[in-house]
Amino acid sequence: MRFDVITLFPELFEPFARVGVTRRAFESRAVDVRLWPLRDHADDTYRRVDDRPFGGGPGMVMMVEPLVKAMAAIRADQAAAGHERTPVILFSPAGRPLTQARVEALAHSPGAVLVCGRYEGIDQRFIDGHIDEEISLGDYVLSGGELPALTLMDAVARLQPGVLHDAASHQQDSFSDGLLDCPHYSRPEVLALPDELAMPGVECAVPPVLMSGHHAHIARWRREQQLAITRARRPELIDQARAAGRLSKQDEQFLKTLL
Ligand code: 4GO
Repeated sequence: MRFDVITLFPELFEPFARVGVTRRAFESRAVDVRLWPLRDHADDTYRRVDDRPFGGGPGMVMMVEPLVKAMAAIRADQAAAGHERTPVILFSPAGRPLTQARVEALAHSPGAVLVCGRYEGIDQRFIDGHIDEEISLGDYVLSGGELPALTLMDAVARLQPGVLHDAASHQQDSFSDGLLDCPHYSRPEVLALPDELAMPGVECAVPPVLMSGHHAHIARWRREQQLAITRARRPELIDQARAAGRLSKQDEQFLKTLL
C-alpha cells in the first residue's frame, strides 16, 4: 500500500522511518510513504503557500492552488505507476474520530493521500474539490496535521503482516475486540525494591493466576480484566460490544457481578 503525504514539513516524517515498527513497515515496502513538500508546488516568485483570510480574522490560510497542484502531481504519479487513485484524507478537529475499525480497513486498502494542514486551516475550496474524508484524532487542536498523519500511518503499519515481532500480538490490543486491553506482567514474579524506590500500596507479586499455567483460567482472568477496566473507564464500549454481539453469556454474568 502507499501513503502520499502533502506537508510543509517533510522532515518531521524522517525519524519515524528510522526506528521501530514504522521503520520495518517502510523498509519492507509493505507501506510505501511518499512525501510531497507543498512548497514545491508554490508560485515560483515567493514560494508562498499561505495567505490572509478573506473576511478578516487572525492567522493565515493555506492557499488552494499549491494544494491542487500537489494533488495533480500525486494523481499523475499514481497513474504512471499503475496504482489506483487512493482516497484523500484531511486531518482536522472537525473530522470524524479515528477508530481501530477505520485503521483496519485502511490497512487492507491500497492506501490514501494524507493532507496535513497548517496555520488556521486550508481554503475550503480545496476541501470541497478534493477531500474524501476528514479525520480527527480527538477533541483538541494541534498546530498541524503531521502528527495525525504519522499516528494514522503508525496504526496501519503495525497491522501489516511481518511488521510486528509477534504476529498474534495485535489480536490482544485494546480495541482489537472492541474492549480495552488487560494488564500485562513480566519478570520478576515478586518485586523487591530498596526502600528509596518503594511504591507504597502496590502489590509486589504478579497475580497468581498468571503463574498457574492453567491456560483457560488465564484467558478467563484476562477477559474479566478487560471487561472490568472497560466498564470503569469507557462504559460506552461495553454497550457497543453488546450491540455487536461480541459479549458472551459468561461475559454478561461477570458484568453483573461488577454492579
Ligand atoms: C487535526 C488537525 C487537531 C487535529 C489539527 C485532530 N488539530 N484533533 N490542526 O485530529 C488545521 C491546521 C488543522 C492545523 C490542523
